[in-house]
Amino acid sequence: MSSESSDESDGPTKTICPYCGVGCGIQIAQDDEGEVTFRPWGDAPVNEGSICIKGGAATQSVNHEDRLTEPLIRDDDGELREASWDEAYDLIVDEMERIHDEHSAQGMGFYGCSKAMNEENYLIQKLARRYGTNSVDTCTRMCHSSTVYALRNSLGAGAMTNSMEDLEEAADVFWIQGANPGEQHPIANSQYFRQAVLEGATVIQVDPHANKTTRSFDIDETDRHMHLQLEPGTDIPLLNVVIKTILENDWLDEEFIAERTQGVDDLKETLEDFDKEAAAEECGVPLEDIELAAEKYAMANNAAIFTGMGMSQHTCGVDNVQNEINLALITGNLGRPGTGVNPLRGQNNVQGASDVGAMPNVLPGYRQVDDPEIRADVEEVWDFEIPSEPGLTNVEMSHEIGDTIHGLYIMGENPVMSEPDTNQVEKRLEELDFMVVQDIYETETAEYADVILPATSWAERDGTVVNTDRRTQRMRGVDKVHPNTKHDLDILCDVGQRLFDDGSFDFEGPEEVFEELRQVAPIFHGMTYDRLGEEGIHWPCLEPGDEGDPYLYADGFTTESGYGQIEGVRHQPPKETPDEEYPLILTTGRIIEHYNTGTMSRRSETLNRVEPENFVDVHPNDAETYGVEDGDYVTLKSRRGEIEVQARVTEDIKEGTVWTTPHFADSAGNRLTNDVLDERAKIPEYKAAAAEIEVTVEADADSTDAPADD
Ligand SMILES: Nc1nc2c(c(=O)[nH]1)N[C@H]1C(S)=C(S)[C@@H](COP(=O)(O)OP(=O)(O)OC[C@H]3O[C@@H](n4cnc5c(=O)[nH]c(N)nc54)[C@H](O)[C@@H]3O)O[C@H]1N2
Ligand SMILES: Nc1nc2c(c(=O)[nH]1)N[C@H]1C(S)=C(S)[C@@H](COP(=O)(O)OP(=O)(O)OC[C@H]3O[C@@H](n4cnc5c(=O)[nH]c(N)nc54)[C@H](O)[C@@H]3O)O[C@H]1N2
Ligand code: SF4
Ligand SMILES: [Mo]
Repeated sequence: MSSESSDESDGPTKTICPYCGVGCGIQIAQDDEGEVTFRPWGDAPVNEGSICIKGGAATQSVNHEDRLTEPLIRDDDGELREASWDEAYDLIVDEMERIHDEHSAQGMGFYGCSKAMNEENYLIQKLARRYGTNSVDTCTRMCHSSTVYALRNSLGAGAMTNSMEDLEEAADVFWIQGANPGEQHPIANSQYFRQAVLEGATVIQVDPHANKTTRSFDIDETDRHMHLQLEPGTDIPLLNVVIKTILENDWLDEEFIAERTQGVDDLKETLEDFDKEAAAEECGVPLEDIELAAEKYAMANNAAIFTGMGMSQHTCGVDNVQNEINLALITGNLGRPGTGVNPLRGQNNVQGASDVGAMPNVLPGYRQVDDPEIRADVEEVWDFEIPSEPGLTNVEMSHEIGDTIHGLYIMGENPVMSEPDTNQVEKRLEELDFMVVQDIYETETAEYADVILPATSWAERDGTVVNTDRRTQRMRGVDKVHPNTKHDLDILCDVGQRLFDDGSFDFEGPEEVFEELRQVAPIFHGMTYDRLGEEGIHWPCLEPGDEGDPYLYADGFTTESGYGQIEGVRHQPPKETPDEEYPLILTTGRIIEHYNTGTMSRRSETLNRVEPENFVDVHPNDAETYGVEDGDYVTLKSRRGEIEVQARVTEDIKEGTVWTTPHFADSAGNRLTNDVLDERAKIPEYKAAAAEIEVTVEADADSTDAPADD
């Protein structure tokens, strides 16, 4: 078994950027020393040669000296030592068998990786299920799980309803709520949305923070850009003002509502006594601005909603997105080019990792694991019994350490940095019996691992990934940079073969895995590696002749009823709101030079040069109240922990709110965040907690450098 990379021609190799879900095509080349370099790919399907700062710098982290090069095992004295692959595999098999014997299969949990290929995520979910548990999940849980829940429930599929291309061509209004594509999906923003605005489209942005998205639409003083700077966690009241304004003015698409939806009466009833003025005040946005935005959206021929972490990462995340769906359904903005409710997906393959079943409740292709008929169907291909009970999500696995969960197999996730309430995550990981971390670097999470397996990076292997608009594309790799690393796919096959020895992990390489995926996941059934070629294909691609759908629901919704579901929702404040002790609202996010927990971006010279340390944005009025000057170092505190960061005094942030990032290990934003979950989607409330700030080192003190480490 092997999945050697296939640099077929002598020229550079065409692949896909490893960072965000836009899925830009890039090329890579390798010199005699093994160093990998970036080359543009001029006619790449998504980006036609454009790339953002991260894409251009992507190979820097591949060549970095911190790469893991050998398997590591933690000895009894707690120190890591180099080991052979056989030794590492033997330990993994022994420990996984012991946990199975002592605690049943439910004692293990598996984390997939949204930076790894479809084939690899397919294999890790198969490994979990062959072991006997559905407890397998990926970062989609911390990201768009609430969006996916609402979209699947009310429209049918948990993905973007439209594609970037048709949005650029057809949309007149872009409604961007809780998303910052100017920084997080830069090429989608510059190539598609900004282009549409230059040609006359209008943008309405709903965000407590002004950012590069805001600035990218300030084009020639056009009045076609509104920024509604709301208080974090008040998205439901804001959208209820919008919806009530549309109801009052009869700007509804009655025909669409009658023919294609259910539940409009429930929405009307919910908003009957709704007080628009009080709600606008709660949001901190003038009522007339929200009303004007409502009019612009309702009057558009085609209006498209974009939704991001500002909506999904709340305990009311599902309801936040449901309200966006309500808005689109009552105005008939679905099922046509240039419309829809569109989550811009996060990591380069977070969409694919979910599509191939690395989730605790669904098998590949979003087929319910608790449905006996579906299980029987898949069992015919897999030839083993699939556990029937849905498993735990990743944050639930983390919570269950010491109770249900005794071992974790983590392929490419960094929960010490990415899960909420880091201090508690660290305590729990200490209690774990056994943990495997399979990564390209020794991450903060790997400090708690018993075995660390060195994986090859994105640049060194082949496979497929799915971008934000469901385009499935091939990645192609150059040769391994470090000879004793292994592809994730090969590692999972090795572990699976050693654990079960029944042929269920006997694959020649990624294409053979993809062929099995096609058999069990109808949305991929019509695709082959050959057909994907260089252009890729959007799923659903049910039969070999299908071209894939650039937008969904032209003829009907794929919910159980066949109708789009409208459902009125009411304001639910964040679980923690400001009080005397913690008077500010803390929200967290990212900027263009940062990437998630920083394992790759902190190792990129280009990215690290621009934004090398964490910061907190503070409004000038709050700065005055708390005696903070621009550039001061402050202690940012919540009920769970504190970090020291540099303050930036700026009107970019809504008064009363402070804004920081989860990107740096020495001042990790997640030491502060609140570990409470949306009940249905289990996503943490990363976007609202109560906080306070206190100056520790003044900017005009002797040194303006960061305080010394102690
Ligand atoms: N450069 C870069 N690009 C990335 C990533 C990265 O780390 N760096 N990560 C990738 C991943 S995994 C993801 S999921 C995506 C995320 O991409 P986005 O969805 O854009 O994520 P964020 O920047 O976390 O949050 C979006 C916006 O929500 C706002 N916000 C905060 N609280 C609220 C609120 O209560 N209501 C509203 N309406 N808005 C609020 C924030 O100010 C922020 O501007 O980006 C992907 N792309
Ligand atoms: N406070 C706060 N916290 C957040 C968020 C927020 O907005 N605010 N956002 C949340 C969101 S949206 C997300 S998606 C999560 C992200 O959470 P994580 O997924 O935990 O974060 P990443 O930094 O993307 O970690 C990816 C890991 O994969 C490794 N890796 C990269 N390539 C490969 C590969 O090819 N193979 C293997 N085996 N490993 C590889 C990287 O080194 C890294 O350790 O964070 C969440 N946490
Ligand atoms: S927009 Fe996303 S996919 Fe494209 S180059 Fe930038 S990080 Fe990579
Ligand atoms: Mo994400």
